[in-house]
Amino acid sequence: MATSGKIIKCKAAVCWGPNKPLSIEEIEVAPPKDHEVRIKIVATGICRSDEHVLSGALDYVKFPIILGHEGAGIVESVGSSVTGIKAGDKVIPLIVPQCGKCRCCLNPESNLCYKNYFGKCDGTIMDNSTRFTCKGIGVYNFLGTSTFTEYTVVDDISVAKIHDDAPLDKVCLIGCGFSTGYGSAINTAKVKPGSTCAVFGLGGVGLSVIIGCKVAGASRIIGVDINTNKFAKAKELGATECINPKDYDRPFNEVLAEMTDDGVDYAFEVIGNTEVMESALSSSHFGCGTTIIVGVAPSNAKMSFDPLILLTGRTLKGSSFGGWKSRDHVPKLVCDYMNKKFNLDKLITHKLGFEKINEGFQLLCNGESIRTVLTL
Ligand code: CND
Ligand code: ZN
Ligand code: ZN
Repeated sequence: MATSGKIIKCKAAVCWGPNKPLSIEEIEVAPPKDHEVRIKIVATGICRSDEHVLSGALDYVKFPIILGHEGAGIVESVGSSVTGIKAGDKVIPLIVPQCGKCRCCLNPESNLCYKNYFGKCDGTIMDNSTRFTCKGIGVYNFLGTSTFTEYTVVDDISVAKIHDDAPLDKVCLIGCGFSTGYGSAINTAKVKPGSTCAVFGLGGVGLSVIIGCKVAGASRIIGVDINTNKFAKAKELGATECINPKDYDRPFNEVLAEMTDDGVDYAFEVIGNTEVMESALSSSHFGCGTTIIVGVAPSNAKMSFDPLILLTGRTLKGSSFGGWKSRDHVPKLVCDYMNKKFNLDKLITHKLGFEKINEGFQLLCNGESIRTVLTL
């Protein structure tokens, strides 16, 4: 490519600090170094985790930063030592890398990688810097992906090559929201046929949990949200009933216990609210219930519960990126989507041009959108 090895000037949505609108700026994107890949982003979804940074809920995030972690694009160029990926390939950047060599990567039960960005949390990629500059200032990277830019540079262990015919404006959701929710049901909870599930939070991730529960054969899927406008879509995607905790003046776990013969088999928290996490845990059956935490809580928030609640036989687990080993499974999920094993199109409620990114965040905050896909 003509741009290979050169600095690319392009547009990006820069986040200069919390509680400020994103600013579309011209940035410079340096060429990929050893084991890095430069990608032309074609489409990206807006996930609540991006909004957590904007609202200042994650105080460890450094600024300025380019957010976005649910994107898909086309490889522009690759650095030295990159194998299996070349310019022109369609790819999805990955929030959880897969080095293939560490203790987690070698354990079939784990999908984390020692080289993950959650632990690092310093706004850089693996060589501890980023390839972005704006007005002469270095700009940080988010979750190793940074997709709110026309071009991004990611580590080669954090990119999945996908099918040449994949529609990028749809499969971008496989980069986070869809895979996270769907996998939480399939991989982390291992939902069994005939079981009863409760999903707290019916955004893009929660609705994807519902899709997963349905595919796994759950017989009851109870959607829980304080925004009743989310109920119709939840039912369309597989919820058998939907309830609003605000309609009750007693502890919500008691309501669910009555409805489900003493508690659900699987409870999913997909909001990021520690009180709801506690409520989900007590809503799971005392002898055999499993609770999965998917939501990202604000920094320093603490969950608190009497340990006896677990002693009787409950299980509490967490799930990042739905338990998928990213580089192995993302290409397969894209093929499963193309083969109509599941349909994620209904999660996309809005499509906007990249320059309308702030409008996209507004739709999320107003509870009007499930997923807005921005096209670049
Ligand atoms: P989104 O904001 O679209 O959905 C959250 C839903 O929860 C909304 O429908 C709200 O109305 C509802 N809600 C809010 N408060 C309550 C409450 N007290 N009781 C009941 N319902 C409530 O978010 P999203 O679906 O994009 O993301 C959901 C969470 O998942 C969020 O915390 C995000 O940061 C997290 C997440 C986790 C991971 C992972 O790998 N674990 C990846 N991406 C996002
Ligand atoms: Zn996300
Ligand atoms: Zn690894």
